[in-house]
Amino acid sequence: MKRALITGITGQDGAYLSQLLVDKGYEVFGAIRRSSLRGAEDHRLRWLGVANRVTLLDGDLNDLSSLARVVKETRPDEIYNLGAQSFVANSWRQPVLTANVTAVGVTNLLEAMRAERPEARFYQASSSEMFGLVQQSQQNESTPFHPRSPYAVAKLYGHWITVNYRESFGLHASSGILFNHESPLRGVEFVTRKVTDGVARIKLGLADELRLGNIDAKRDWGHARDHVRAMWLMLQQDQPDDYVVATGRTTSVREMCRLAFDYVGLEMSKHVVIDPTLYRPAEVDALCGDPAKAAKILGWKAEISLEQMIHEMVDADLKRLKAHKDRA
Ligand code: NDP
Ligand code: GDR
Repeated sequence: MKRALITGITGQDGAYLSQLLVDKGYEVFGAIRRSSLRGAEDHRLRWLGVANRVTLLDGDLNDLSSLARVVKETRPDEIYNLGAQSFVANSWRQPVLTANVTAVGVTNLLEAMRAERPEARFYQASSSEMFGLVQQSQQNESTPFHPRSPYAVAKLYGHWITVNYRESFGLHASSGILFNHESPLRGVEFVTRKVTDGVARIKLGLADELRLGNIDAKRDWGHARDHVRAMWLMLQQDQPDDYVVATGRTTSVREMCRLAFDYVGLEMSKHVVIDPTLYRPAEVDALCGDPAKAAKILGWKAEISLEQMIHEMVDADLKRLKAHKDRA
């Protein structure tokens, strides 16, 4: 039985990746940071029905000794580094924390692996945000980076330290440059989930308006279930490498939002309010990934469309809010 260790197991991708690995017969361990709300941190794992099929251990990305202990105890064949301060807007308000967790945290985990389990395979959750002020209309593995937020700068460090440990120490370390991916388990602060939750609230009469920032921004949105499959495929290759993972289609926040309102028969213009306080100090205007390398080498392709995903998310939010309303 293969063993996998996941940081960020309590997040969106951690939950979907756990489900994928458990279904493949892996023994799955998750390193989690301490919370005063013990018992609540596994809600996403519970939603997917895998909470009691994974083992959670104390391991904070800021604390090398805890990571070394977890790696030593679990002896993983594969290590997935998904933990991060992942909310771009927050990274201007907490730039140092973002650097500590999202950048230096990667080195902590690589050091733990190098010391305790150098034969393991390592996955780093890199991001399309690294392209930032884009240098090509469609971004691939050789497009130059130009990060536009403290988060993206931290991710760029995480990306290069992964490449550097591969080149310096011969580790099987791969970096997946993933474009936005969403699901009903997406945090409600991110725009797709904010929209589907907002639309569901308006539909149920719990709210009347939805406040958004820059709705002209464009993203290449895929489904987390598809994207975590690419992470696993990268670690099954004989050679470690870096891959762009994307759908190849870009859509504006405005159009994505319209899809959600249309789905429940509401008119977007009657409810969306533009709130300039939600604009970012520097914006990433448009992202569109070229997944040709992942298709060719990993045999990967996105299977779930943006429309299917937004409908799934609206349905899940309607169900969640109705259940909450009924309990009240
Ligand atoms: P989430 O924000 O849903 O999850 C982040 C996870 O990191 C949570 O489990 C969180 O734990 C954990 N974490 C935060 N700080 C620490 C710490 N100090 N030590 C250990 N764990 C910590 O992110 P996603 O699941 O969406 O994304 C997974 C990874 O992929 C992230 O690194 C993200 O930056 C990256 N990424 C995501 C993309 C996307 O579109 N979703 C695209 C490209 C990259 P807790 O529950 O305690 O908060
Ligand atoms: P992003 O995702 O910054 O791309 O990072 P987010 O959903 O936060 O923003 C996408 C775009 O929508 C615009 N926007 C708003 N965003 C939020 N959150 N809230 C709003 O009200 C709003 N209105 C407009 C933003 O300005 C932006 O242009 C995500 C994260 O998961 C990162 O961790 C990951 O690395 C990247 O995707 C790829």
